[in-house]
Amino acid sequence: MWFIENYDNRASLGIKVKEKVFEEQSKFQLVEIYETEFFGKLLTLDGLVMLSEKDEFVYHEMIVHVPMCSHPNPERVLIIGGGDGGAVRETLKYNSVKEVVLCEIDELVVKACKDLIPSVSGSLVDDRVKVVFEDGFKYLDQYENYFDVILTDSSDPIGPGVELFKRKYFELIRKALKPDGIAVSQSESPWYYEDVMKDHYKEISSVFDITKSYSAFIPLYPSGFWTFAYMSNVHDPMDFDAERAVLISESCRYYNEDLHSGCFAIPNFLKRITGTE
Ligand code: SPD
Repeated sequence: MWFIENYDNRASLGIKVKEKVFEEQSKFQLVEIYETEFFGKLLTLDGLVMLSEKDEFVYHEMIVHVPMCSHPNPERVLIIGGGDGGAVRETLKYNSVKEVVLCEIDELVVKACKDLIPSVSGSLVDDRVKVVFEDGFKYLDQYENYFDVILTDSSDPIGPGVELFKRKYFELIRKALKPDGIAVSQSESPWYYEDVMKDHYKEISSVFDITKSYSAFIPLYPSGFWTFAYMSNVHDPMDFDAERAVLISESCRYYNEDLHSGCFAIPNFLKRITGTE
């Protein structure tokens, strides 16, 4: 039996599965979990891969540690999306962190991951973590000058995730961040989402003075070549805390101090798409 993710009728990815262990339609999307032959558990939303137990560390380490090691003292962190808990797990590695708010629109994602993928969701019960089930867009609006780091660990720009790629959303992020805050949004693959990415980075750079794109290799995401958008009005990620990065990387399998700056070295076609030449 194979799980097939179809990339808009242009290509597809097949993953050999043993069985489907969870399937439920929420108000927002179809949530499914498979037991695979090679990648451990696989979480999909509306038929699109969100994570596998085998390769999730790349995505979660990179969405979290690049901003966290670029901030001088991250204490309050907001994660929009990310109901599987992987980004929370990585964020809690920092002693400076006092509060992590996870704002996930779909309670079913959290429940399914808590029940079936504890290696990823296990940190959601930590005392420093508050989980709220709300629309990230609306939730952000109540904050001003509060968070040090905001991460958008969204699904793809279709379905409930679509608003998280628009200008108004980045304005809300800027308002909710302290003036020297840092935000990172997952920003898709240039091979399959070129037009979405062009708009996404155009909107971000109209709101933040420092807008950069970085990449990581994530085998089960479309093309494997995945990008993240870094934004801040103060902190350039090249001026990161290398000592902290070395310490954190001891508990990491992908992120390290060389990759921190290395991941911002991007090919010309991506520089052109993101307008970061
Ligand atoms: N096409 C895959 C995009 C998924 C990005 N978010 C993944 C959620 C993992 N926490």
